[in-house]
Amino acid sequence: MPRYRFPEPPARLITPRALVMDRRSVMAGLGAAGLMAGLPGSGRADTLAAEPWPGSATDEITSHEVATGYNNFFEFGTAKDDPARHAHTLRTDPWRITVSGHANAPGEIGIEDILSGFDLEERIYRLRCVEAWSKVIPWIGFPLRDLLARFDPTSDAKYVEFETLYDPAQMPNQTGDDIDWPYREGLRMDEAMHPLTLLAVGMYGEVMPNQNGAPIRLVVPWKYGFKSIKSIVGIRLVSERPVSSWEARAPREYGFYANVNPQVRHPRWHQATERRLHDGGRIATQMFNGYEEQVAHLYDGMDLTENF
Ligand SMILES: Nc1nc2c(c(=O)[nH]1)N[C@H]1C(S)=C(S)[C@@H](COP(=O)(O)O)O[C@H]1N2
Ligand SMILES: [Mo]
Repeated sequence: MPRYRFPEPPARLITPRALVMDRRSVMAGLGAAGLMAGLPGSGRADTLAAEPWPGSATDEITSHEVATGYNNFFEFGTAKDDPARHAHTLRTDPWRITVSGHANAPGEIGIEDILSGFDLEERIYRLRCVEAWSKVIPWIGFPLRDLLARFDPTSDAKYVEFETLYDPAQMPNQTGDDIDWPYREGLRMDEAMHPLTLLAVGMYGEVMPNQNGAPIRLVVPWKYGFKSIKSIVGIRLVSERPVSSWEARAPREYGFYANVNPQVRHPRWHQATERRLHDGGRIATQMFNGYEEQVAHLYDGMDLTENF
């Protein structure tokens, strides 16, 4: 069987040991029954703000308020404040993810097994998310590859396709046609196996707020925000390149790769700068959102203007 091997993420991408005490108390809560009820707000942004993220030593952690109040989650409406207002109808317990397709051991896993089985105490990542705006979030999560390994992908698995829950009773805007529901995303296998491609189950020391994609979502820090699919229930290992929901909706605007690239224009706006949400300042967008050193090799020999 092919075995995927990647180096561990550089230590500077992971929260230092000093925060382990905080993590312990959080994770004790995560493991308990009723884990999705949420934990007492522990607003740790201030403790975390001193740590640099790669590509800049100065950018600050976005406030918890902004990170949970300015969201895209079209299942609950298309305005930035809709998710915070409406996502309370999402039920995240019980929750299961089905992993199917080209795997030797396809099957399901429950969120409780994910929370207890993936070494979360060691895994807080402070990463940037960028679109026309940017946020810096302290995620709790683990590399997607750790989950995929349990299902033993075969060599026919060339891409990974992800699917969000479809249930208009919980996600009211799924009765509309903003997206060809359920929301879908995809990654090439090597992108999916990269150690910075995370499944996040929490942020700011808390379980994932509904509006941010509870109970489990993707975080792909070198790609535009829309690649980071929320509230995942299905993962398929496929041999053909999947079509993401945004690509299906507007193929000229939203390519499959969607790498952060200030040199490639979106047809309706430039992508050279971003509005930093923590202070409203406009800053230059960096190639691969500042993670060039970690990910540029994935695209060696590719024309990123064609594969936008
Ligand atoms: N299921 C689902 N996932 C989604 C979206 C969505 O509408 N539905 N929006 C995407 C977009 S466009 C962005 S920018 C990010 C926003 O994540 P955030 O709200 O945590 O910042 O989630 C992505 N994941
Ligand atoms: Mo987005």
